[in-house]
Amino acid sequence: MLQFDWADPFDLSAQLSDEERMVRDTAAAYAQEKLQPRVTKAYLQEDFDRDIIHEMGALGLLGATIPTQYGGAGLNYVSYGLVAREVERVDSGYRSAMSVQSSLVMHPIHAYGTEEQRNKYLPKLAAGEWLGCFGLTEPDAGSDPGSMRTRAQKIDGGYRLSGAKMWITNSPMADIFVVWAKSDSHDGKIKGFILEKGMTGLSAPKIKEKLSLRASITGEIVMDNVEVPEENLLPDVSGLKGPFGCLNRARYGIAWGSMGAAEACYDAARRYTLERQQFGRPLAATQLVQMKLANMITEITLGLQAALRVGRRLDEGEMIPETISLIKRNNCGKALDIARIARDMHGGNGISAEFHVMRHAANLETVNTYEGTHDVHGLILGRAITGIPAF
Ligand code: TGC
Ligand code: FAD
Repeated sequence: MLQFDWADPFDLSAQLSDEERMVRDTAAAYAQEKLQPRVTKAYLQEDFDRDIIHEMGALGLLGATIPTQYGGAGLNYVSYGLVAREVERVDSGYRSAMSVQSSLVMHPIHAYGTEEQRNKYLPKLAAGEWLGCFGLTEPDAGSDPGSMRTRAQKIDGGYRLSGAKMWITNSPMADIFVVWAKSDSHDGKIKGFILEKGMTGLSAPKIKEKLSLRASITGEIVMDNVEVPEENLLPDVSGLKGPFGCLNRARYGIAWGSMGAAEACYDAARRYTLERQQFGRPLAATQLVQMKLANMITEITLGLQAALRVGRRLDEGEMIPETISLIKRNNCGKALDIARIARDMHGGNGISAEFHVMRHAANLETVNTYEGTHDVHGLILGRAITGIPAF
């Protein structure tokens, strides 16, 4: 009889190809050797180290699914998910930086852009030479991006953009801004535009004093009559399906990433309760603690299998957005529960930065909110189940 593996009960590893295992191991080594040692200080100081993007670029972790001819790694979606899991095992904010660059900036340029745009932007984004951000959310348009106010007005040789985006990962440090705006010359339809740092009227103030995702930089994008040349329009998509096409990929990555954070919390809770003695025995010798650990690994195991299933379907060309909503919603919600319980299992130590679980729990509050809140994904599923939009 085979032994139960407390870390990987369904032997996920055996379900991966040699290349996928190699990608996972490369990302894991980088995350543990280079990201883990700097995360606590970065988090406490609310500081994102720009060098991380160069390092990830050098390892091929940016734009993992983008073809090699544009500087990407040409990997499959399962590999992309495995990278997200390893990076988020350290911190959700580091995975955020990576997934925005890959799924929300490089993907739209690759999928909706011209050949000139692909050649101009993708190699530098893949190398981490340029950092990108994605502007969809506005102060008054979050879950309902169709109500955005940002406008693109046609002018000679291009467009004039006015409006403001809010809660934008990477924006204060970004070189490239993929911004979504309603365009008057396209019947008011939403179009994507590539803005570049330094354009007149473009600014990206930092949002300070976040209590979550502090190792990631977040800001606004303020566009005060920014003139954007015609060649910076993403020509090949119109309407909300443009940004949603990007979000499908990022949400999929988050389903893997959140499980990485959950695994870190489960592992910490297991180690802590095996060592910590109260009432003359390890905490892990109590029924309540064992039940909590059993619940954690059950949800992690199911969540990882679900993410793998959706990844395999994506790699076969089967894109069903509701299946991505299902895993984004469930995995983020379960990861948040797991992090909160792991925090509790550490007692007073659980609130210390040294033990990491509280940082994960605080981060996962954001992860459960961005890219579509837990409830909005429930409503997306509800619509698909009943045929009735209830937003
Ligand atoms: P709805 O009528 O449903 O759709 C409008 C058009 O879009 C198409 N569509 C999709 N296409 C591809 N993939 C999907 N997942 C799609 N969902 C919808 C749809 O077919 C339609 O196309 P067409 O051709 O008929 O025009 O639109 P709605 O306005 O009713 O939307 C409702 C809802 C709730 C589904 C949607 O608005 C939603 O998902 N809201 C959540 C917003 C969100 O996720 N924002 C994310 C902002 S970016 C971010 O958070 C990055 S954080 C990154 C990090 O740091 O890691
Ligand atoms: P709201 O839409 O106002 O929702 C508030 C509450 O109401 C939620 O609980 C929601 O579930 C609920 N709700 C909303 N509609 C309904 C309904 N119809 N029925 C029932 N309940 C409902 N956006 C970007 O574009 N790019 C980024 O890079 C980015 N990065 C982010 C980074 C961070 C740290 C954070 C916190 C957010 C980021 N976001 C980004 C924005 C994020 O996508 C939004 O915060 C999210 O979509 C929710 O929108 P909102 O904050 O306006 O909340």
